[in-house]
Amino acid sequence: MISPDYGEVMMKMYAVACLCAVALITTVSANNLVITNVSLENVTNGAADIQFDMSWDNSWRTSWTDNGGSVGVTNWDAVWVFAKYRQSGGLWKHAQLTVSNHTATGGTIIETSNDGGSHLGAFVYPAAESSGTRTCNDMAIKWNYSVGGLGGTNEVDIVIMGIEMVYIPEGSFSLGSGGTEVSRFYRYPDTSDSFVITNEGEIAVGTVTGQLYYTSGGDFGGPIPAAFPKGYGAIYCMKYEITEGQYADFLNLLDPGIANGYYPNKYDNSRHKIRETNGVYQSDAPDRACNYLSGVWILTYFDWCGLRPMSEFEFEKICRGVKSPWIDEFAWGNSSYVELTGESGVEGSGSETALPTNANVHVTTTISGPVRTGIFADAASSRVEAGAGYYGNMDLSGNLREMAVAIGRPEGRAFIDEYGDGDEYSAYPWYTPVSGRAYTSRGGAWSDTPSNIQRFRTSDRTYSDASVLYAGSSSERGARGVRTAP
Ligand SMILES: [Ca+2]
Ligand SMILES: [Ca+2]
Repeated sequence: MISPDYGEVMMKMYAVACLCAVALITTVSANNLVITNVSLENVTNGAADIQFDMSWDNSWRTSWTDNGGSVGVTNWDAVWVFAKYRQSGGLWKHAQLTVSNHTATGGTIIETSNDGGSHLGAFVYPAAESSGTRTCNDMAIKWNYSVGGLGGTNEVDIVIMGIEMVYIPEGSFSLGSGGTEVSRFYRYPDTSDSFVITNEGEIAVGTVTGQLYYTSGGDFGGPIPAAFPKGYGAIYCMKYEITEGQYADFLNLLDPGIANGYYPNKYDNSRHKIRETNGVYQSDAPDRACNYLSGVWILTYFDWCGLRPMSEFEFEKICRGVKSPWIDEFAWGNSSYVELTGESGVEGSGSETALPTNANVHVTTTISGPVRTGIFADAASSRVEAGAGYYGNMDLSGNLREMAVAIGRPEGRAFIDEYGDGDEYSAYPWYTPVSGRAYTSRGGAWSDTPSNIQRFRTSDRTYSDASVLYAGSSSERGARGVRTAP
């Protein structure tokens, strides 16, 4: 069911091109998701093909049934592809795509996002059931360059980027495992009953039999409006936590005048390895999960790449899937774990592996900081061995805490399914609640040590009502973005 992989989670590829003719191409290294040979083709009538080759390992699309055969599930992995461009060394801007006329190869579908009339990117995913390395030569996404006021003779630099995602299909799921988790959700009045979400409609919170309730934390207010993303509808979720390589790419494409304001500047603190030299940001461990991210920086990252934070309901869906809960379960679906005690191989290389070899979670006192994303998975891992969520997302329990929109305060309940617009200079509408109580964290972190292993459980809400959790940066906080499926 799960076809995990590991390694590079975002790849960038630069092309310097005249809209009327390809001028120069350079390649940036990567070890898993690889994008090469970027060129501009078919420049005509305000649109152009951004053509490229893309490949990645351990791609899958598969179907199965669960809960005694009563629920059918189809899911797949995907790459969220988007492009940035600049003129004459100016600021990088987001490339708007056309809704169609892309060129899918290698057995894939290219599906454009819908952003209120504009299109920030596209999901590339397998068209049919399959697994293994996917090779897509001469792919193209159609760039609507007239949106940026460009003409066909302007010279531009182009960078195309990909982020590995997992498709989380529409479906009912349970909140709360019925276990002993702090502040857990349950179906009133029995704290050992899960609350089942069966649609995206408004959810009442309260003490009427059958209503959603929780054991502590928050104001117990409601309802949860229909517009709040509940996890029932289909979404894509980043397969991994944001990595240092991804965050460094982001810093390098910001206005150099403001980039320093988003720079953690924590080199060698708690294994953080992003450094800055003459305005260029580089990670010495690009596949490592990126810590020291504040809430505003995370949201700016999402603004820049066209994603949004997940809700805490979505977090439980992504971990648990459609399965009936296992009491006190972790993201991999049971309540057992094997903690990481060391690493084998070259640290920061992206190919280091976990010790012991059957470890499936980073909660430890021996490695004081995050490890590379997906470290517990290889092509042969089961879900439990990989420490993966139901659909194949990695490190949901452990490594870094996962930023999520909380439902325990009005600021969080007001959240709606709204994305960044690709323009980090215009404010993302959900910045303000960072200083309030809109955001929580889920899944525990390396720093919790086994004495706080309860924080790693899928339904644990220890930080459900933290007032300033994401106001500053911390060595244990990270995030991953999601997006409602087109
Ligand atoms: Ca995590
Ligand atoms: Ca914006």
